[in-house]
Amino acid sequence: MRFLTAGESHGRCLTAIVEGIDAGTPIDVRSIDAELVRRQMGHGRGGRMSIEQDRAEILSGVDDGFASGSPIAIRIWNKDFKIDVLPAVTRPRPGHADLAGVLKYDREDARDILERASARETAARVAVGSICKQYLALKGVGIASHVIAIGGVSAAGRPRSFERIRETADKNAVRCCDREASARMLARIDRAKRDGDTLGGLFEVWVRGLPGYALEDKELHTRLVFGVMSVQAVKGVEVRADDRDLIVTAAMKPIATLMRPLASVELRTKRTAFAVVERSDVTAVPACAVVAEAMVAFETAGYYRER
Ligand code: EPS
Repeated sequence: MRFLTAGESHGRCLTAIVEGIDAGTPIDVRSIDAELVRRQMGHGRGGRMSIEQDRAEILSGVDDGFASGSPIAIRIWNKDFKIDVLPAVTRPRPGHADLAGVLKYDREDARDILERASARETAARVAVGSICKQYLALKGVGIASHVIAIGGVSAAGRPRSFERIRETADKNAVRCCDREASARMLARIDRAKRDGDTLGGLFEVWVRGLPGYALEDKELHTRLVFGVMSVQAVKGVEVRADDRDLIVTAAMKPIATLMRPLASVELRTKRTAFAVVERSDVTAVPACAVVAEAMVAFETAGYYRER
């Protein structure tokens, strides 16, 4: 199995192509849309999330609600399509892809770099993940996630079961199953917003329904770490299993775009300057957990497919 995404944050649209879904797998576009809605939620998201209402269009590979076995192409339109009129970016944000991209591709303007590096791309991944979840559902495999820490505020314990995560996480504004901790997380996010700062955190993705050998399989563990680590701003991934569920824990760093910017350099003059200020999120940890679910779904589906 493989997938590819294309698209810029403020380009015309995002596109994803996923290959390897068995012919005959039922594919419901409403399930993809429901996952896209989950990705847009969470206290601490920025203004962009009130502009976009992400919806998937299936362009190929699905015939009358069933996968045909050909590559599946999906499109998500950007309402905030304005890439042609956006200003040049010449004061890179420390910690973002701006400077590394400018050096790698020998550019003077980081606009193209950040448009592609933006976590907006994760909408396309979530669409791919939803298709993989629909494939895994046929095998009795389910995936859920919840947040365990934001900005240093941690949940007191872990949810008792997979079912508990399914019942509670999506009803909470930070997707945390500990109500008392989530109230403190909300306050922490509000304070960071007032300070022009951003917050990272920790989350878990649980996989239910894997056979015993898969819970112990080192190859699956390696694939899961690779997939989740590839998500923007994820800096650490751990895999463990209890007697029923496989559990992936991941750490997301604070978003590099700050409203109170750090010292940087003006690339044209080489003088010290403050980094560019772009619209962004205070935290996207709740959304990142949904994106990581998608990557776990893709890697787990691939594991089943290729065994
Ligand atoms: C995002 C869309 C972006 C950001 C965020 C993720 O929208 P815009 O750049 O128009 O505000 O909110 O991207 C970043 C945090 C980043 O550093 O690029 C989304 O759809 O998830």
